[in-house]
Amino acid sequence: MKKVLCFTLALVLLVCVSAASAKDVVIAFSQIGQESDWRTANTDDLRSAIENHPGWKLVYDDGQQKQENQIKALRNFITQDVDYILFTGVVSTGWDEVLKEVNEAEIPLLLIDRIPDCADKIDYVAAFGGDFVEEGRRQVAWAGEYLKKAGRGDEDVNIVIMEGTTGASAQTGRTEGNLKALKEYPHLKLVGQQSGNFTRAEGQAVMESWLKSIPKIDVLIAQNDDMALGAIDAIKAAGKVPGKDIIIVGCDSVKAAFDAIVAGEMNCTVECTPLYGAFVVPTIEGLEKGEKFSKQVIHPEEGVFDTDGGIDLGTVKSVKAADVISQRRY
Ligand code: GZL
Repeated sequence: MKKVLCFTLALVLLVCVSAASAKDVVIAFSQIGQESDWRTANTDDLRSAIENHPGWKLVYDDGQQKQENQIKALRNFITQDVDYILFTGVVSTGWDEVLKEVNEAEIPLLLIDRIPDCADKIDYVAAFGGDFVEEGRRQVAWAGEYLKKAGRGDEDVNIVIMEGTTGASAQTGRTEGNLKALKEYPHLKLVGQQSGNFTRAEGQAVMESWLKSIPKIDVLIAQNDDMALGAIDAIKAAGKVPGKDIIIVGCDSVKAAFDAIVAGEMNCTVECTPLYGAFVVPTIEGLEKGEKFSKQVIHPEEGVFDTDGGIDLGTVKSVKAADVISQRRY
C-alpha cells in the first residue's frame, strides 16, 4: 500500500513539475493597426520571432488605428494575466490611466516604436524605437544637399510636408526634425503641411488637392513611404513626372520605396527599421533570467537610401538604393 502511495505521489509531482515547466511565456502585443507596409513588416517580424521561440506564446491585438481599441486590448491582457506586454500607441497621449493599471497588475511592459508621452510617469522594463526627430531632419537635409549638388542651392524651391497620423510621436518627432532642418536651408520655402495619416490612399488624396491648390511644388517630404507612393500616383495622374518635376523624399525604407527609387519615380527614403524581433527576443530572454535593462529608449542604427548615393547628412551618408535592394528584408 505504502509503495502505491509513494508511486502515486511521485507521479503527481512529476506531472506538476512538467506542467509548470511547460507553461508558455505569454507575450501580449497591442499593435496600432495595418496602415502601412512598415506596420505589416513590424507585425510579421515580431509575430515570427515570438511564435518561433520555444515555450513562448503570442497574444496579438490589432488596434485598427483606434486608441479606444488599444485601451480595451491592454485591459484584456491584464485580465488574461499575461507575462509581458509589448505596446506602441497610435497617438502619444491618453495612456496614463491604462498603463498605470498594467503597472498595478505587475505585468512587465516593453515600450516599442511610438513611445507614449507618459513614459516618465509609468514603469516599463525596456524601450526601443526610431529616432523620429533625426529621421525628419535627415529628410529635409537630404533635399537641401541634393539641390545644392544639382547646382540649385541658391534657387527658391517650394516644399510641402505630408505628415503622418496627427499626434503620433512619429509625426510630431519627424515634423520637429523637418522644421528644424528647414532653418538650415532658407531657399526651401514651405508652401504646404498636412496629414496623410501614414496611409497610401490618404497620401494620394492630399497630393491631389495640393496639385489643384498650390501653383508650384518642387519637393515633397512624406513622413512615410506609403504616403509618398500615394502621392506618386496623384502626380502621375496630373500628368507630371514624379522624381523629376517633384523631388520625393519618403521615410521607412520599405521595399516598395526601393522599387520606386530604382524606377526613378522617387528620390530618397530615410530608414526606420520595423524589424524589432532582434530587440524584443533577447530582452525578454534576459528578463526571464532576472536581468535588468536601461529605461533609455534604444534607437537602431539607420541609413538613408537614394538614387545615386554619396549625399553627406552629417550623421550618415546616403547609399545608392540599387546597390542594396537585393539585401532588403522588408
Ligand atoms: C515609425 C512608425 C510609423 C511608420 C509608418 O516607427 O510608427 O508608423 O513610419 C507607420 O509607416 O504607419
